[in-house]
Amino acid sequence: MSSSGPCVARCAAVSAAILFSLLAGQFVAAQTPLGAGEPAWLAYRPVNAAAVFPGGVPDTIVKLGNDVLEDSAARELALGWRGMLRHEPRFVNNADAGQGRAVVMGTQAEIDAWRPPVTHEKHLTQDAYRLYRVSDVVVVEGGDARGVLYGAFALLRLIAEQHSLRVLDETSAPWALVRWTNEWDNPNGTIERGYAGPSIFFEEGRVRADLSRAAAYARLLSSVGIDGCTINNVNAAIDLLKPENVRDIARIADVFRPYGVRLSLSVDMSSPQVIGGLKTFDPLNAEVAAWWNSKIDAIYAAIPDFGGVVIKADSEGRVGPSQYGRSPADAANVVARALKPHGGVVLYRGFVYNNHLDWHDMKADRARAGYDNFHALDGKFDDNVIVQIKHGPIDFQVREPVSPLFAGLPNTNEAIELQITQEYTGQQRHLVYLVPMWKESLNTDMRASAAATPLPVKEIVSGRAVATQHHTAGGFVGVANVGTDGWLGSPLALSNLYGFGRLAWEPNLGAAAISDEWTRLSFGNDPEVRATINKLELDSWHIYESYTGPLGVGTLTDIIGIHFGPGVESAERNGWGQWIRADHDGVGMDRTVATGTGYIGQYPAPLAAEYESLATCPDNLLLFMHHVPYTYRLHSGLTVMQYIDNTHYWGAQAAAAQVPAWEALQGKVSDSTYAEVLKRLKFQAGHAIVWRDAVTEWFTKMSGIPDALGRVGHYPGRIEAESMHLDGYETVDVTPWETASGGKAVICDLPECAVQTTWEKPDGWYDVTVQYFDLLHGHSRFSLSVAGNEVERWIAGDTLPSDKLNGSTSTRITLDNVAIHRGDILRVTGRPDGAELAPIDYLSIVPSAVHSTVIRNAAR
Ligand code: GCW
Repeated sequence: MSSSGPCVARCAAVSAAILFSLLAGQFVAAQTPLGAGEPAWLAYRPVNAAAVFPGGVPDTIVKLGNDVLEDSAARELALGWRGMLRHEPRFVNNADAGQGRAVVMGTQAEIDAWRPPVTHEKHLTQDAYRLYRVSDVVVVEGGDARGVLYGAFALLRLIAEQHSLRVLDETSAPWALVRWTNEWDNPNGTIERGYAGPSIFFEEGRVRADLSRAAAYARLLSSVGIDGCTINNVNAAIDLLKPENVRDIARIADVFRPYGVRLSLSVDMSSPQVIGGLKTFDPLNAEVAAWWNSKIDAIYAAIPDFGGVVIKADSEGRVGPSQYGRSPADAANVVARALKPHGGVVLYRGFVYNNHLDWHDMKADRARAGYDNFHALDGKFDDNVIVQIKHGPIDFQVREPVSPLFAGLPNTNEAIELQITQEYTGQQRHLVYLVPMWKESLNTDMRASAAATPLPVKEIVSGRAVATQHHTAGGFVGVANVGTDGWLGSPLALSNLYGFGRLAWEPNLGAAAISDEWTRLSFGNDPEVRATINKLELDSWHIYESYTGPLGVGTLTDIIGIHFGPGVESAERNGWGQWIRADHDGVGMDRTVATGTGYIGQYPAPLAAEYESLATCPDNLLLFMHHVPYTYRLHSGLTVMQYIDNTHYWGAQAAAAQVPAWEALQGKVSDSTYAEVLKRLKFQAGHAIVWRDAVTEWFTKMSGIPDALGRVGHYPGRIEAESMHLDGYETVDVTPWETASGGKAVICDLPECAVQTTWEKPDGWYDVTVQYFDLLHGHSRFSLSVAGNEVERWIAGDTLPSDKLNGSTSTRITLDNVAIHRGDILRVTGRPDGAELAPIDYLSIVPSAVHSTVIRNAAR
């Protein structure tokens, strides 16, 4: 960028001199106030204005263009000026008035007209922006109007981070053309794999009347450069394509438009038959093609900037072209041809697999499916089709290798699909910052280049990779599934939505840099707050991985239903193909070419060689690629079994340590955020113990190899409920057994029951944990008493995602510093509610870590 002297002379050259009366207040009035947590990282907290603008805060904002996106940029700057700089800016569209300290914003063409002639070295491309100074004037220049808006957000980001803008020179362009979120919302307002309340788009079968949250969401997306949003579940409700619904959906597009977010829809391939009344949905049938043409034309009549469609077909019960012996390319192309004249695209999902695989077939392998189904179709997709590929070959597990399909389609557009919603990674009740995981996928060099130049996945999905000349587009798709409850439920999980957008814009940004940006924008610039939150975020993926899915085993969660708590064997002996193939001798899927499913052979040769050999396969993918004995020694020197034990104990400890780390921020973040995060971290700490015990007990039993450190199966201070004196409670088996201590719990089928025991250890201060089950429905009541004095009463009022006693509903309460004397009776009373029978698993009583002066039952 070259700068060009003071603004004054050039400003005078601009003819129009009409002050426009868009006072900031008018912009802002349009924003309906939302609930707590809603502004997310756009809170615009006060900063040190003098540090940002040492020469004084610009008091005038000159908006050169009249595009609706530039209006949004101006509105945003007004909000930022007022919130962060405590300054009410003056708005003009006359550059003359922009003399002195001003911000001037416009498209490249508008800036050129305002300040001719300035030669920049590089023409700004679509959506790109450039921020720079000309004397006292800060210029926000966009490659187009959307670039102006992105530039305004980038400027506000710099201000929020309190950077000095004395010198400013930043040019930025998006990495890929497609930067979309997918939302798996259903018309009835539910969200598949959504963990933050109901839909912001739909309710009771229709588009919501109040779309203020949809507008606020578009604003958030736009602030990180996301330019598209698919508003409905890929398991698409077919009725949404009916004319009356399309009209309604256009209202959502209307609120997206000011933020440059294009609406798109998931569609079902059988639509021409089911709602079109045709006899077939064969993609090669002329009537079917005509139906798609007219349907897409009708959508564009209602939504002129419609982005395109996402298609899930021949997958998990969805119908598809296979019904007529046609290919995914046939299906994608028929819709793509209807979209082509309008500039729309098809995102055709590569997630096509058979969920009725034969477990007995040692060559069967779900991981192979993407490549097997798509590779032969390379070059057969139209140029406005993009194959949307999940980053791993299975399904968003905590650790997977990248999908070999990325290297298998050199003549096809590709997008990477990442999952922001934490389906398999703790459902926002566990803290998992996913950016480091995504970066590992994006940075994986597929070694597919003949010239031996690296070809990382991020290059492939950029749409401009050297070895993929035929790409015309590429992109990033993030499955976000935001809801009405603070977007993602957990305040800290918002870093994933933010991080997805930032990576889609610039995948070379570091995970730590993104975390720090997000933290500063969301919580301010206090160094202690930043350090604490960044550390929590950056450590979180490994912590979660360590107690849920060691050595690339995939996941050990209950894969049949809700994908939350442990359920080791649920992976086995069914058609879903998430097998871990654990037996008494060993564990892991043999995916080698030599003896296994041959999956590894789908990678380009150098990468395949690395995975095929035990000598070079990384430990963290070992069980994904190989079946090995429990006694096999890792590169680290530990045996597989000992690693499994150690990592689970380490993980549970690390999860527990997150709680005091966060507690140090009390008073430094808002009270509501503090409390919400604390609640979740405490839950996670307890749930990590449920995971730890389930997985280590299961593998100990399966392998017959005891923990060398003697931890597994020996729990100091633990008293099984079923071993206590039961007053009305009855003992039941829990399924799967590993999700309850000793495989059993007690339940109460009377109005009230109790378990009790007499304390026979020394007098002292103890931390008392009651491990119980809190089902989705029901609010059982509990109380704990010591020697007849009630220490605590509580309600099992959480909404853990199951109505069964298992690893998803096992939870705990811990009471610190309880005084207990030898001979005291400890009694837990339970009162059931509906089908929730006040279930208890165990008590744990251990000497207090810290003897507080506040003693819970000292009064007695
Ligand atoms: O991860 C799995 C989910 C399904 C989802 C599917 C998909 C929308 O468990 O709920 O369906 O992937 O990505 O299509």
